[in-house]
Amino acid sequence: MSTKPAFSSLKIESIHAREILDSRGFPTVEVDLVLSGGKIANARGTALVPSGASTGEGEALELRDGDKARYSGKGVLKAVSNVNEILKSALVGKTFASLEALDEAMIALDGTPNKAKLGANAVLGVSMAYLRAAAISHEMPLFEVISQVYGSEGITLPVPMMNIINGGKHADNGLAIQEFMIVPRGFSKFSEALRAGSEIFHTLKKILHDRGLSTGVGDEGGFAPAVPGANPHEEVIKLIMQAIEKAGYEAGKQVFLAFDCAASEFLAKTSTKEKTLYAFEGKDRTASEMTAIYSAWVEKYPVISIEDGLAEHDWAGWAEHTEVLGKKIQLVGDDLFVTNITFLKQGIDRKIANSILIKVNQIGTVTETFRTMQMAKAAKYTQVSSHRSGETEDSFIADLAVGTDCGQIKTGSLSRTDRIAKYNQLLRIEEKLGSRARYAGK
Ligand code: 2PG
Ligand code: MG
Repeated sequence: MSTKPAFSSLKIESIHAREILDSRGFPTVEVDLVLSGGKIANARGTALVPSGASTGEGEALELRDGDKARYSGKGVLKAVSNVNEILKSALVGKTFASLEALDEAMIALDGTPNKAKLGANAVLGVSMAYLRAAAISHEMPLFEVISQVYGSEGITLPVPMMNIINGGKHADNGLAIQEFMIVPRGFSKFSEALRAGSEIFHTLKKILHDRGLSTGVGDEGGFAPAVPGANPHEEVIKLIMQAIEKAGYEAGKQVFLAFDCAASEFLAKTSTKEKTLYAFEGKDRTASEMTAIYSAWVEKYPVISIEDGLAEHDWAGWAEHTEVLGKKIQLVGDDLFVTNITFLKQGIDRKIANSILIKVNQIGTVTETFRTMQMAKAAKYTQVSSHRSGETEDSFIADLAVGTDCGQIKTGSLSRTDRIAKYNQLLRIEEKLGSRARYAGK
């Protein structure tokens, strides 16, 4: 393995941001950053910033213009000009001893706890573009630079969590649960796991079609059928189980199930601060009732992971949820922890969840993302490198998953290039690693 990349020899020659569109057709930020002083004279790193729909309240601020005359207020020209004016004049011509030094400089320039002044979308674009430009400068793959900066012990291809049925805020089909995922863990190679996922996805399409259900897709490329009946969620699980079997794979051995409930998005109208209630399948339910529903599924189906099974503020519910399910399956905090060490620390101290979803734009710099991942690892919380529902062709999170050795990636379904870009990058990495390639599944 090569030595730690020297950042101090690299000088920032230029920074330029522009407004581009994400996978939903909404504006987002793209940053080009050029470094001199490496093996390559002028190394240009480009980074594209993702954007969520079911966002956690504690996320770093995504700066939008609010000018209703442009993109219904979703323009990002302010964030772009914060890069092209404030960050550019502070950073161009400088060298930094490390990624951390650059990120700390930007955090100090912003001066707010949640990047409200410059915008997390502005700061993150520069942080990611700098790291990518540094990798190019040293003629190293991005995942290797990440591995060395993060200090990971190994390099592994992550197990994908593939969201093949979309609901919640990512579709318009009345399903409360946002993501029904297949997890092809029982393979020896990432590429074989990917193939299984693709075959199951296409088999599911046939099954839906034959049942007269829609095969149109939602925001993350999974199907988004309106499933009839009093228990549409379990119906969806059954459809997926059928698809796994019909595609020729063994559920519970090769392929498992996971959900992202994004439960903060289906609070009941009757829910109060004192008593959180969830609107689920025609009834208002307590946290204990939701946990009981999930537990029944865990008994019946090969479910290995549930994300945000309860709302982000429902810590009392989460304590019981973790006690009941935490020894059996992975319980992932997304809106709950928002990739933030402060929330994660509280979760660890109070034994809430046992896993964390990692989204770079929830916190706004790569350095802070690494700190959260390191804290999770030390507490033996598992980690999932994750996309946002609004994505781009940038495959940064694939390199992040490999380089940090976190073992899991959640990057949507087996359709739409914004999702597939990450899988394709993992295929390239697997090929590049050759005999060094290890798959995190078992
Ligand atoms: C989630 C994500 C990604 P969003 O809730 O985990 O799947 O959705 O980006 O809309 O927050
Ligand atoms: Mg989530």
